[in-house]
Amino acid sequence: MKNGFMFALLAFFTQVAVAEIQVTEAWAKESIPGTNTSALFATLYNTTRKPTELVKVVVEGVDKAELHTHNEQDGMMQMRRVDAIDIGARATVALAPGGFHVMLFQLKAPLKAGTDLAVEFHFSNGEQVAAVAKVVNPHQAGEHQHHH
Ligand SMILES: [Cu+2]
Repeated sequence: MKNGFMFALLAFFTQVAVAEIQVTEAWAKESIPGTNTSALFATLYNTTRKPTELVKVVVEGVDKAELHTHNEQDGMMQMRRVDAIDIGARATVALAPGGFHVMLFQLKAPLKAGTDLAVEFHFSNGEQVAAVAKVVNPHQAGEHQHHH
C-alpha cells in the first residue's frame, strides 16, 4: 500500500514540467528523538516578472505544515506564524534556520537523516512545485563544514 501511494505521488509530481518558481536546496531537519515536529528549508527563485507568495507547503507524512518566521522580541528570538512569504519579481528567497521556515507538526514517523521527503510548494499565482527534501542532521552537517 505504502509503495503504491508513493508511486502515485511521484507520478503526479513529475507531471509538473517547467516551473515558474524554482525550488532548490530543499532539506529538513532530522527530528529530535521524543518529538514529532521538525522544520523544512529551501531556496525559492521566482523566474517571472510578477511577484508571488508562498502560501502553502504540503509534506509527505506530515499532517500539518505552517509557514513561520523568526523575529526578535525583547532580545529573544521567537517564531511567528505567517500566512504567506513574499517572493518579488525575479527574486530569490531563502528559507533558512533563523529566518523563514516551514514548521512541520504531527510527523507520522520521525524524520531520519539520509532519507528523502516529497514536498509540494503552493504559490499564490496558482503554481505548485514539487521538490525532494533531504533529511539532514544539522549537527553532523555542521561538523562536515569545519575545516581546521
Ligand atoms: Cu517554526
